[in-house]
Amino acid sequence: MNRIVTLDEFIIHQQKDFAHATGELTGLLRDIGVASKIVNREVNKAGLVNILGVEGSENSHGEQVQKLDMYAHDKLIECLKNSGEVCGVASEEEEGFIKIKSVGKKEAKYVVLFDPLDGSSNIDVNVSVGTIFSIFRRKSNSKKEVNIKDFLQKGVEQVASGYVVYGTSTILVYTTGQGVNGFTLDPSIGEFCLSHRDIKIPARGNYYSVNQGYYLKFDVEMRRYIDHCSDMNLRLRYIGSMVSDIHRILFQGGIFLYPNTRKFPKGKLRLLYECNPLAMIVEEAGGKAISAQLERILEMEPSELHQRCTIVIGSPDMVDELKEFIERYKPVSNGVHK
Ligand code: AMP
Ligand code: P6P
Repeated sequence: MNRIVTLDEFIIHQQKDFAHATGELTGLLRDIGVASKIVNREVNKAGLVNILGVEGSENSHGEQVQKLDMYAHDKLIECLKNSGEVCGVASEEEEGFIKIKSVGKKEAKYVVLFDPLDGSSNIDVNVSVGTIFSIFRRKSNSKKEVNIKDFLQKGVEQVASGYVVYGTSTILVYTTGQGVNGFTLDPSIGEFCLSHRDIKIPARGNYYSVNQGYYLKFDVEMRRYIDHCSDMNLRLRYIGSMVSDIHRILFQGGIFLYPNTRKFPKGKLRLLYECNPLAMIVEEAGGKAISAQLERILEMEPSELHQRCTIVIGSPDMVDELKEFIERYKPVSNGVHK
């Protein structure tokens, strides 16, 4: 029987590999773990909202019932503000970034971007949702206020990234570039416990994940690849919550694609707090993540906080295969295929 290793213990142990570490990142990662447990508590009650009062009404404590993604947003902001390790935060739920006053004299050196509750439309039908986070070192002078350039960094600059899936169990998966590890929440002790050490994505899998409903709106090269997946008898799995789809692919292999459509000509998913953090995890686990225009996600130069991008992410052999389809079938400028 392996002994229990809690998330806190694991994070603290990882710090030992960095002789000059001050413990700031350790503190920040632990605070994100705490925030995830608080969000988990409310997500698991979501089904009871109709008993406790629908959103916008007052619950039995006379408190305003709020949308769960706003609740998750508020709790994450609260935890990060109190951590003292963060000088700025950006959230899918907030148009601009939020400056965080330093606690005492210390100038915090990290910025955090997050999607507080990805796939939140699934909550009302009890389908899994998730939180995604991305951590950068600030680039601006710590004596000055944090600015937008501290957030608009390439994915390769991430210090850490991770996600929490609130599903049949609640699992936190994160990386700091030294491997990918998963921690399952044990409600009996209120701790995330190491359950998936050093996760490696299979080279290929039997699943492909795409919103088939947009098939006719995809470019021809994407439709050719989707037809190929069907010809290869791969199984279509699409939850409508990117975190959950990527989580499955991380463990069972497969490929997730959200190409450009007429409605989203640049793609729907957000570069900074969906694609970058998940791309860091998948690449660290041995997978690949590119745009439908064949750029490496982690090398993409952000220009705005809520920038969208296309994405193809998952098992390395399957991403390489799709890259070949794109190169072979994408109409060239004079309209003639290669
Ligand atoms: P710190 O002084 O705590 O901000 O840490 C400095 C750098 O050391 C971080 O930006 C990481 O690259 C690395 N580091 C520190 N603590 C940890 C940890 N617990 N896990 C992984 N990397 C860490
Ligand atoms: P569609 C959820 O809204 C989300 O941002 C991702 O989590 C998910 O993969 C995608 O959008 C679903 O989008 O257009 O297929 O409903």
